[in-house]
Amino acid sequence: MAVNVEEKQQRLLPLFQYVPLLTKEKFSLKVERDERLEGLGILGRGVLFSYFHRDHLEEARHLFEILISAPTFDEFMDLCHQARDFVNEGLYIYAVAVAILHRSDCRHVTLPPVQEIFPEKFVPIETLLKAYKLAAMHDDKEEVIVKSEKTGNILDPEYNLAYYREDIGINAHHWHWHLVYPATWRAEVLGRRKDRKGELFYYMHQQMCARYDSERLSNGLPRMIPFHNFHDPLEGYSSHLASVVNGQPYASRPEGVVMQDMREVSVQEMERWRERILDAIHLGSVIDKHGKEVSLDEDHGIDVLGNLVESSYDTINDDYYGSLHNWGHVLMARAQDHDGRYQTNPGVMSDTATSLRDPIFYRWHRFIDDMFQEYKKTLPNYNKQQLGFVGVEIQSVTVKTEKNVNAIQTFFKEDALVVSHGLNFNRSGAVKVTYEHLDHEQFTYKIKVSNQGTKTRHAYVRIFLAPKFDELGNEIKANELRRLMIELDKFATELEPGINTIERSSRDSSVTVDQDYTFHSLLEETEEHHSESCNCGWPQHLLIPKGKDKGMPFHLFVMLTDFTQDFVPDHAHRSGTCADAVSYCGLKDELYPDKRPMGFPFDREIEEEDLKDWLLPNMSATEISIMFNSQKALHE
Ligand code: CUO
Repeated sequence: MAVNVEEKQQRLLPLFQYVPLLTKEKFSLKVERDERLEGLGILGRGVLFSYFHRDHLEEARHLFEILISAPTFDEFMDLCHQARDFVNEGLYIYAVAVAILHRSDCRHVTLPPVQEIFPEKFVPIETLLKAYKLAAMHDDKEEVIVKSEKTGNILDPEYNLAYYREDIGINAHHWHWHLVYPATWRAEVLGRRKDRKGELFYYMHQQMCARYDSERLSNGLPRMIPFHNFHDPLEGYSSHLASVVNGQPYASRPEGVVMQDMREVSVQEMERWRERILDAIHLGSVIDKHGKEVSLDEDHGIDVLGNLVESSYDTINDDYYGSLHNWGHVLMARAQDHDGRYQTNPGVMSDTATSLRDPIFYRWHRFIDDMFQEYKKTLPNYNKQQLGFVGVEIQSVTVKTEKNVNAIQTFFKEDALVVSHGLNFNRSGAVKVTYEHLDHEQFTYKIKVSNQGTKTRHAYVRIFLAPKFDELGNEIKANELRRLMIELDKFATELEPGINTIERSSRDSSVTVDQDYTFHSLLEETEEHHSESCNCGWPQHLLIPKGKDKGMPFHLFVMLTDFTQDFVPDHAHRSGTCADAVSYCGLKDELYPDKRPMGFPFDREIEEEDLKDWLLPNMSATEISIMFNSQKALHE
């Protein structure tokens, strides 16, 4: 009898419970195992799985390919249960999650959020310890709530950004993004190509950097300096996270440590790969595995480069161009114990669920992004024909909150994370950790547009935000603004002849996730939900940067383009397929629904100094103010 989605959901959820507490012992037991799982278990239990380490990724690929290819749901479940008993904990969860996202019989099944599977990757160890102590003192059925600890103080200027880097939502988004776009995805085996995967790797991470720099300027800090000299000392960082899987803390990094060679990769190799990639960019072509030149053309160049720099299994030549980005993560995570003599855990940079916490993450990705920008410089600037939309003119743009026009307030808000699905407190009452995160008032864009034609026109509305002034108070020039432009939304609309007023809520943003599923909500769910969620997407509460107490001016950029030209129809379209945060996450396994290069129109150089001089009638830049209110704590 066919198993319905709800039943599958309920059968799958226990696979994700208490994973950090799985024991080593079962590993050594001689048990009958499905022969397909032979050769797995190379990475031992209790070792921290790294999403950037070649050998870990290779074993994970092996497992998720087996799981995706299992012919029936029951067989898939059986393989998951067997793997749970002996495969490395982190590797197991990664592979099962990738498999669920990509098995056709798991459509509409929702993954539990990673912050509940591995609370230890999100909550400081002292907080978890406090939770254990408190739970032991309370009645088994009572709910226990503890407040999360802070991880540093203002002696470290970077601490001012801790609320952002350690935000649970952005770290969870990053983990989920890398599940939807696994580095080791093999289209030839799995039968589905990940459309523009390399380009999306570039764009999604570019956006993280742009957002981080806006957040830095909001906090009175200068924009980050890319990490381009591999012999430079690294800044210090201590995450206060500890792995429950092996009992050890994630390595702290004292100020001044430099990257050093590991057994698997050397700093010199990294430098060689970087030079080869830059040479390729400046020559306009890369060399594939057979020695053939492949041009980095306007249509596919960025996708080729994205795959090569990451590097994913789609890279054109890993022997020659190596794996610059991935090994960078590992080398930085291992900098304080590069040859493993102290047997410590790596730092947070080795894990997609934790790496955003470390200030070096952003500097590393700014360096990576600089390479992509170097490539974009080789392409012609957009001309008026590419940028324009004849007969369509924006007349005005405003954003409205409940009380204000063109001014948005931000504030800190309290939230809670249930940690007792991942960690076993041996009690029926839930254990929760409360924490604060940045949030903002909801707002509505009101865009007045005139369609000067006689027919209805279909438009794509593209909305971006960027700070107006730099760290020294100087107005940022258009070409520099490009790097700071944060995508806020992109959506299709119809324009009737004459004047049209488009209204759109910030809640509908194409970069954010709609709904936060929890273990609890998924366990309780009795009805099949109709849209599928990949949990991939920027958290709604961080859609806009913090701004300043007295208000901080930003450009709100709006552009309309011809939807009929830009839209990419997918003929195999399956409605409701992880369509939550299309701009950053694409439509899982479908074509990216926008023909333009990602980040358009800010992905190419702009000659004009002043943004206003570059605008065409179908574009507009409105000044808005973002004001941080330290008094307000909204409980919506
Ligand atoms: Cu997502 Cu470096 O790839 O963090």
